[in-house]
Amino acid sequence: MYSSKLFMQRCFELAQKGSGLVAPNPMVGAVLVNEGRIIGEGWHQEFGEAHAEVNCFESVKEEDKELLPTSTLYVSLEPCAHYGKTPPCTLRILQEKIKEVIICNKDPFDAVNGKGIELLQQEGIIIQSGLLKEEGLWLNRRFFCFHQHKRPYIILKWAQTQQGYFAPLDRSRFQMSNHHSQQLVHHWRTQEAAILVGFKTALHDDPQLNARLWQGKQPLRIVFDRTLQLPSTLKMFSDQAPVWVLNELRDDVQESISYVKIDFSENVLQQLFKLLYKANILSLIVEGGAGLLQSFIDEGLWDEARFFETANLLNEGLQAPLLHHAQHYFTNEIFSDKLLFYTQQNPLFPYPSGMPI
Ligand code: AOF
Ligand code: ZN
Repeated sequence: MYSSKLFMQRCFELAQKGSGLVAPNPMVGAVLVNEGRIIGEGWHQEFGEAHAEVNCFESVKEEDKELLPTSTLYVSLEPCAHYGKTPPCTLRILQEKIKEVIICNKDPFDAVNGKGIELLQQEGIIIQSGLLKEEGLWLNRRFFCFHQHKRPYIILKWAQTQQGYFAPLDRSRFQMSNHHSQQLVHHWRTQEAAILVGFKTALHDDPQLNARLWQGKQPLRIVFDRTLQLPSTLKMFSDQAPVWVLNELRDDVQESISYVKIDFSENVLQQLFKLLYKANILSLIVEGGAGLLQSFIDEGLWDEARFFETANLLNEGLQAPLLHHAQHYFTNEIFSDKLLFYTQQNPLFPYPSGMPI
């Protein structure tokens, strides 16, 4: 007897290959199974390109094509029913004469949202949905957060000493985490659509905020600069990659820099979320400073906190952010650094053990 969970897990593995390449679309994987044998596999590989189901059908060998009407399609997301950048997957499923489809999550995207399942059911196709649902939600937590809660998925990231210091008192730039941790952070930057820092971090650290130690997409960089005091010589302004400067004075675009006017007497995070929603930005990594990180924590506006505890010794310094209503779910040793992962106590997307982070 074969296990349907195993095939769905295979869909997740395939889906994951699209990590960092498909946003703002979800990562999706599909397998075709005939009497316990996998006869086709596919995943959504790149934004704007074919969907997982289509790639899965295309992978079926000539000699196995006659098996399609007696095969089961496993897919980690409800097949789409709309004409987007590609035709609807439901249409292709009907053309291939598939009789049974097993789905993990329903698609929350307005143009689909149950319509794919409904259409297939109307055509007499047997549907099972919700298999390994929590795992699927975790895999595409950025996509689900954006569509269900109308805000980006928020990851807070920082480094601190074991005594809880975030930086030296004089705010001088001080590399605390080791090279391997830095590389991991660059990998994370390729997985998120945008990266945010506060005014003082931009000024004192002069960070580039890009991914140099890992290959992949560069995140949109965003900085708060209320009265436009940041010098144009900062590294984040000098490499011709897009930056948003949130300020209260101007609203225009100068080459790669977008000056975006917001009202600093109102809740700035909510205004930022609205802007990100409009720009179809699914996820945000916040990299400091401590004050900005703390305001996300205090407003309960975060999904994951990832922080490095480093071996440096500082006898005094700026206090690192303090988490509350948080739940630890994973720890990793990275040579001399310890990396801790937290979600909120009642997270929108709980971490299912065994899933990749
Ligand atoms: C699927 N299979 O592999 C993916 C789906 O612009 P398009 O045509 O690429 O459509 C994007 C939407 O399609 C996306 O927002 C999500 O709702 C769904 N993604 N659906 O059947 C897939 N990636
Ligand atoms: Zn589709």
